[in-house]
This record gives sequence, structure tokens and C-alpha cells, in this order.
Amino acid sequence: MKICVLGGDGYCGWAAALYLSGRGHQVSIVDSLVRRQWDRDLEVETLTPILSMPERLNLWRQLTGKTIPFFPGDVTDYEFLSATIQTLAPEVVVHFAEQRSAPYSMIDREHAVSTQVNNVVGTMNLLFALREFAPDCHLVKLGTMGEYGTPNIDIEEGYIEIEHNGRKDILPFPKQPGSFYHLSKVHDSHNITFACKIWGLRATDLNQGVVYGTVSDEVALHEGLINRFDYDEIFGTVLNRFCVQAAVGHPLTVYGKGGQTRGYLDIRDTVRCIEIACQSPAKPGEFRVFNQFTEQFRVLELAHMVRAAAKNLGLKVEIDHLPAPRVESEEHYYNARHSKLIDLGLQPHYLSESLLDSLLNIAVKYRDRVDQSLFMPRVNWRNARNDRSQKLAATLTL
Ligand code: NAD
Ligand code: USQ
Repeated sequence: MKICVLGGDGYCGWAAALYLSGRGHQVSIVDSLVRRQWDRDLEVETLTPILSMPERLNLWRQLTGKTIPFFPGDVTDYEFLSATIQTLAPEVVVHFAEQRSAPYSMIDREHAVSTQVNNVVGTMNLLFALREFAPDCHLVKLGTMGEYGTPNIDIEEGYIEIEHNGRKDILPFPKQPGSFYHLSKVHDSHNITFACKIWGLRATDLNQGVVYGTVSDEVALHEGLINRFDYDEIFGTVLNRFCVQAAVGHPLTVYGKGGQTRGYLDIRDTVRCIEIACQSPAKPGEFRVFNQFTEQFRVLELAHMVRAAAKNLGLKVEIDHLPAPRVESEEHYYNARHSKLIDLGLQPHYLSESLLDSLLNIAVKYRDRVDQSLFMPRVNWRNARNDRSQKLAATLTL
């Protein structure tokens, strides 16, 4: 298939682009490299030393003989995006190209606004470009499980049947997102639903849980293909952070009680889910939703698992309960359905099997690069500032 990966320089996008290319698809990448700029602005760095985009793509070509054309540009620039869609005429667009950190979106007004503009405008541009230049193309859009929040009922895959005053309907599952970032995803979902309805576009929203791990078969081919592994408080996701903390003997940073429950998946399952979605497209006019995760865990449970696995490597790990920087339920009911991707053939990698290889060993391998000052949370949901009047570093102080 001709697949265009928006955001292919990022964590999920890089792994997905290589996987799809390796499987024989004709892959191209669009990315503005803005994420590398955000890292520089925030003075954070991935644990793993990632090469520049031209270097890593050249290496992939040398190792496999496969070429992945790279289109540098911003999807919020409609002229650029529409010209690229016309040139590529893709059968599938996989859209990862968004600002994806909840803490980043809660730093202050400027970061909240730029997150929503970047994400909502980029997706709107894409919808218009597809309508105009590739109306039969299947949009595979990365959403998030965090769109649903943590309701006191089971979470369905996108839609729920409701009976009200004696009448029944199947309606979008209620959304209760927990950050301005998560809200941007809800806005995207609404915009895509509407575009499918009025223009007959076809789309799959992958409501992905928290991703962990960095090793996939393709990046394992050569150290120069290594994926990013974020561990800082802004872009580091919880399990990746815990593993890096364990590797350097820093107490694991559980926020509050640690009863926060989320869906999780291995990066190797992310890439397979993308392929599954590409291979069985939504119908014209259909807005399909899959919940993309394989297991659910409480944060404290993850901390205990990391501590036990680290012990096998001779690492002594403590667990700290920090004052919760986010406004979220610390103990709650959570039971989210996630059967559609399994029904289409996903065979999950489970955390108990990958904790050491894909996470802890990598963290230990690169532990000399760890900056421990990036572990403690400084962005607080309750006092996101109005504006960035001083240097960014100053705005991050509680
Ligand atoms: P990432 O920050 O590593 O990658 C995103 C990429 O998109 C970056 O390379 C960035 O430069 C690019 N980008 C951002 N805005 C752009 C724009 N306007 N134009 C062009 N390029 C742009 O993020 P990730 O972890 O790979 O996440 C990818 C997607 O998956 C996001 O939409 C995110 O919301 C979703 N997601 C991620 C996770 C996770 O745990 N990482 C979980 C659920 C959903
Ligand atoms: N947490 C800790 N300690 C930490 C870091 C996080 O206890 O050191 C807690 C958080 O408070 C939260 C949970 O762990 O309750 C998950 O936090 P996270 O930072 O790993 O993930 P989150 O902010 O939800 O965002 C990540 C991705 C985002 C994606 C989302 C999927 O950055 O792009 O949308 O996971 S989901 O959580 O399903 O919404």
C-alpha cells in the first residue's frame, strides 16, 4: 500500500514507518521536526542518542535497500500539506503529527493554546486536503484512551448504546479528558466524525493507551536506527520513566496514591495495530474507533513490577509517593473494552515478558546519559500560568 506517515520522526511514527516499510509497503514520511525543537526549548533529551532524520533514513536504505522519502514540513501549513497529498496520492495516511504531552499542554496559556492549534488545525487541514485531493484515502488517526477519562462504568470502543425515556440510540461514548492535550484529541475526533459524515471520508481513530518500550525488530537492526526513549517529566511516559529511574537508583515517582489505572501497550504492538488498521480500511463515510491497548495497570502496580524486575538485575529500587501534580482520580473503577484489534489479528506482547529486555536493559545501557534533574514533576495542573512572562525554566517552577 502507499502509506504516508505524518509525524514519522517521532516515537510511534519512526517505529511504524520502519515496520511498514520492512513489510513491503511504499512508505513516505512527513514531519516538521518540531518535536526536536520542543526538546531543545525545554532542555530535555531522549535517553537514547537518535540520529538526524537524513542520517537514519540513509542508514535504513543502506541496510535494507528500501527508500523512505522524507517531506519536511508542517501539517498546519495547508499549502505544504495539500501539495504533499497531491504528490503522494496515498491510499492511507497515518496521522501521528501532534503535540502529545499532557504536561506540556498544562505549562501555561501559551503551551495550552499552541497544543490545541497545532493538533486541531493540523487535523482540519488534513481533512480538507483529503476531501480535495484523495477522497478515497483511509485516514488512520492516533487518538488516545485519555479521551474517555475514568468514568464509573465500562468504557466501550467509541460508541455506547443508550436508552433514554424509552428510546434507544448508539451514541459516541462520553468524553471526560484530563488535560488540554487530551481535549485536543476530543476536538479532533469530533471534527473527523463530522467530515466522514458530510463528505464520506473514511477514518479509523486509534484510541491508544500509554506506549512503552523502544525496541522493535527494525530498530534493532542497527544502533543508528534506535528510537527515542523519553524519560523527562514532560514527554516521558510513566513506565519508561520508572525504568530509567530504576536504572540510576532514583526512587520511582508515583504521583499520589498510584491507583490511577490506564491501558498500556508495547511499541511493537503499536506498529502492528497500525498495520492491521491499514489492511482493513473503514468504509466510505465510516468513522471507526478502536481502543488500542493490550493490558491495564495501576501506576503503583507498575512501580512494583519495575522494582521486582530491577532486583533481578541487582538494582535496589525504592518507591516514592509524590504530591499529585495532576488533577485526576487517584483511585477509581476502570474497565475498558479492547477487542476489535484482537479480533482483527493482534497478538499482544505482554509487559511481564518485555520488562527486562525492551525496557530495563536499554535504560541500564544508556544510564550514563541520564539527567536526574528531569525526573521530578514541575508542571502542576492547578497553577498552569496565564503567560510565559519569563524564561521557560522559570515558568516550570511550582
Ligand atoms: P512524538 O512527539 O514522539 O512524535 C510526534 C511527531 O510529530 C514528532 O516527530 C513531531 O516533530 C511531529 N509533529 C508534531 N506536530 C507536527 C506538525 N504540526 N507538523 C508536522 N509534524 C509534526 O509523539 P509520539 O509519542 O510518537 O505520539 C504520536 C501520536 O500518538 C500522537 O498523536 C500521540 O497523541 C499519540 N499517542 C501517543 C502515545 C504514547 O504513549 N507515546 C499514547 C497514545 C497516543
Ligand atoms: N504518572 C506517575 N508518575 C510519573 C509519570 C506519570 O504516577 O512519573 C501517572 C500520571 O499521573 C498518570 C499516569 O501515570 O496517571 C500516566 O501518565 P503518563 O505521563 O505516562 O501518560 P499520559 O499523560 O496519560 O500521556 C501518555 C502520552 C499521550 C497519550 C496517553 C495515553 O504522552 O500522548 O495520549 O499516554 S492515555 O493515558 O491512555 O490517555
